[in-house]
Amino acid sequence: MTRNRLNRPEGARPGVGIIHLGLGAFFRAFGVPWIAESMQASGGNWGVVGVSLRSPTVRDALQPQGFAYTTAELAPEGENLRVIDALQDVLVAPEDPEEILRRMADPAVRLVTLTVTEKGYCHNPATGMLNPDHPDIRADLAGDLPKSTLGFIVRALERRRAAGRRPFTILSCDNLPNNGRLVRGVVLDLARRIDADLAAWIEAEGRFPSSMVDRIVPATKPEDIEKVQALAEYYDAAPVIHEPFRQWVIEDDFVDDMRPDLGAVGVQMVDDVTPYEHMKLRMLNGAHSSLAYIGYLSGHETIADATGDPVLAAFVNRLWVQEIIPALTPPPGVDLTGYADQLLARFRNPSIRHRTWQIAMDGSQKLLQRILSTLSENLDAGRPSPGLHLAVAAWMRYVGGVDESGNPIDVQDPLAEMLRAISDDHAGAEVARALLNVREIFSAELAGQLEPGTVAAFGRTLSLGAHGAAGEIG
Ligand code: CS2
Repeated sequence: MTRNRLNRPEGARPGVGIIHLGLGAFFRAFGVPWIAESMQASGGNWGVVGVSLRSPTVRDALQPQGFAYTTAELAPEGENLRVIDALQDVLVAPEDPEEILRRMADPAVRLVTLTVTEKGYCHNPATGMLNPDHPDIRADLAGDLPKSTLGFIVRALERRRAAGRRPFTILSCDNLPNNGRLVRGVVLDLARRIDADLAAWIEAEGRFPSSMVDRIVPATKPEDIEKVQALAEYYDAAPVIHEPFRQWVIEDDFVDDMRPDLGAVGVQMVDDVTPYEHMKLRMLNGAHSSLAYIGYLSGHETIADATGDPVLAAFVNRLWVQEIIPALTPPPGVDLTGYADQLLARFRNPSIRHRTWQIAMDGSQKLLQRILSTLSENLDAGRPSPGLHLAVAAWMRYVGGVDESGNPIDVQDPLAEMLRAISDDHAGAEVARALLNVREIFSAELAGQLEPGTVAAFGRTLSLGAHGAAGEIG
């Protein structure tokens, strides 16, 4: 059946107040709808312009629809579709960096939000410091038109300062602990390399609130587009699929207090995000990554399939109760055991086909905050952590690039080549020892601490397979 293409609903448009860098499915299913709700509740000109940092795909799909799109909430009980129209435009960074800087320097823009993934911060994951050898940072230092996220932020702030304007607030919405402090550190470092006075101005006047974001949003697959087409009365080339759950906790620290009224629509505006970040990164993302590597090696395509496997369900439950929760300080009023039960139900949502392969991406950038911090604290406290050691070992098997049946794995990671070469150059448990020497991920101290448990766990994956090793623990 031919259907009309979705088009932007008629009506007044809010002015643009936000530039979002890194427009992927997550922010379209999470931040944009939430910002739209805040404008419905309290008004304000907080329309969003999205920036794709690499490819034109999303812009090309959304432009014919006036940048409106469908969010499809998929619950076990059924679907709920909405059309979102708070996105005003999408720009593609490599096509016209000048235009992006112009928009970011506009005085009406008071907020720059980021979902650029862990690797988008051009930092060294083990230290949290800027990596000055990153090719995009080198390019940013060599010319005026930026390539990296940090380059866009610094050059736009430079223009605002030169024009006597106030800076915008920078709100990171990536899954990194202390994401505000991290982005502040790398922005200031880059700014200092460009202009010390500019850096001092950003340090004094800029604001970088930390935030915790949570909603499971798998990448949109062709079958999702078909599903939305079957449910809706129109064709949408770029819908987004998500679970019902959402949580956004933001440190309430904005330049001149200029921000959408998110607190009016259920976003938690707090003084300290840390306990929420730790809970979410270690319990949700830590379990996600563990299930991604062990699940992938066990032949499970999705997280729902992996948690439908009784052995892996028992494994992840043990991981939460015995290894992760004991190392956490719960946020005010939160029962972490109840949170774990809720996570298992979310993971089991059969309508959300979140691929283990997708979550397995970029493990070198994710392991520290998701798994290694808990593991290190447990070792300090003398708390046994066989499950977390196994998760690290499964990651080591995964980045070797060959699954347990001898089939190739398409490993997506900025360090993929190096990790593969290390695996190929060693045999047996020596692979684990050699990978612990990758200093971008494991500091020397951490590697020493992990070695006995991780090497032993790696050995068990070799003799029993990842699934067998998980069964021994769970
Ligand atoms: C996932 C996250 O892809 C991943 O690494 O763990 O995207 C996860 O789905 C979200 O953080 C949930 O809020």
